[in-house]
Amino acid sequence: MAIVFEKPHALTDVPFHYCPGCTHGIVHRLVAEAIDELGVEGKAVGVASVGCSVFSYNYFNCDMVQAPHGRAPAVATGIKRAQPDNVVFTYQGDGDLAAIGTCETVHAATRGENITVIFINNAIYGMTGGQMAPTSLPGQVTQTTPYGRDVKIAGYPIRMCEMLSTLDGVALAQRVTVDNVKHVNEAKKAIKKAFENQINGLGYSIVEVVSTCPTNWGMSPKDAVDWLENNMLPYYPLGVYKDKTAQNTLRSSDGLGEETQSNKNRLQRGGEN
Ligand SMILES: Cc1ncc(C[n+]2csc(CCOP(=O)(O)OP(=O)(O)O)c2C)c(N)n1
Ligand code: SF4
Ligand SMILES: [Mg+2]
Repeated sequence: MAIVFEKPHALTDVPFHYCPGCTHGIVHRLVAEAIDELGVEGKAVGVASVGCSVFSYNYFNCDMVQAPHGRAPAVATGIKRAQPDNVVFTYQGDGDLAAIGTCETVHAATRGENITVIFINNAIYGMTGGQMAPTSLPGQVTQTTPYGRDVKIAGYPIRMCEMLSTLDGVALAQRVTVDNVKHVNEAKKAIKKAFENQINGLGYSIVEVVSTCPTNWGMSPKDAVDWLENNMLPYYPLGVYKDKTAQNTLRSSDGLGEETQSNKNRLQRGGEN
């Protein structure tokens, strides 16, 4: 019988520990599909971080290193510089990449380290039971902000793709999501491109995936997807913020749909929400 669907080879047989409705699992699959399709499994080295995806070292069928507390880009830098033929990626959440690891992220990006970064923005530190993250939305209730994020006290969320797109070392900064089939397909293309950029020596490529955390958002998986669409996407517009391979490099709208158009409109309005 013809095989029409199977698990990517770059995933092990270990069952995921993620909660029902968590998008970490979908993104793992997309990363593994990209590794399979590019034929780089023997050269791929992943760097797991801290957060719910810490066990990703059990799930990817390639060499894996764990570098907790935001140090993944520094460790990935060392691996890539020592063994430039390897295809090196980090897999990091927002607490890891944009809070405790902001420094490593910004400096790896501005140095143009030739690595691929998969960034899961679920607006929360999931692993530790729902702390506020630098991406938690204004008013969003978390375990450490029971009255909702008050921007007068906690400041505003960080939009990482927008910020990193200003750095010359960045080859690709793209924000995607996986809430429906169309978006999953776009996310897959972006992730594959982030790996292709590395193979072509173009520098730091980051794909931010706007993600769900139904457990710490206190919602069913279905309600979490609705909440993502109604709250996360307006604040974190999907789109290509930088693409060195495109004609119109800065904040190009190449290849994306209406979200990018609304993002363009937002930028033209001066970036208000
Ligand atoms: C203030 C603070 N510094 C460091 C830590 C250690 N720590 C535990 S989990 C984590 C990151 C987890 O969040 P995230 O990267 O968003 O992954 P998620 O769990 O959402 O998948 C960090 C930095 C902590 N919990 N709180
Ligand atoms: S706590 Fe949130 S991020 Fe962690 S596995 Fe569960 S749904 Fe996913
Ligand atoms: Mg998180």
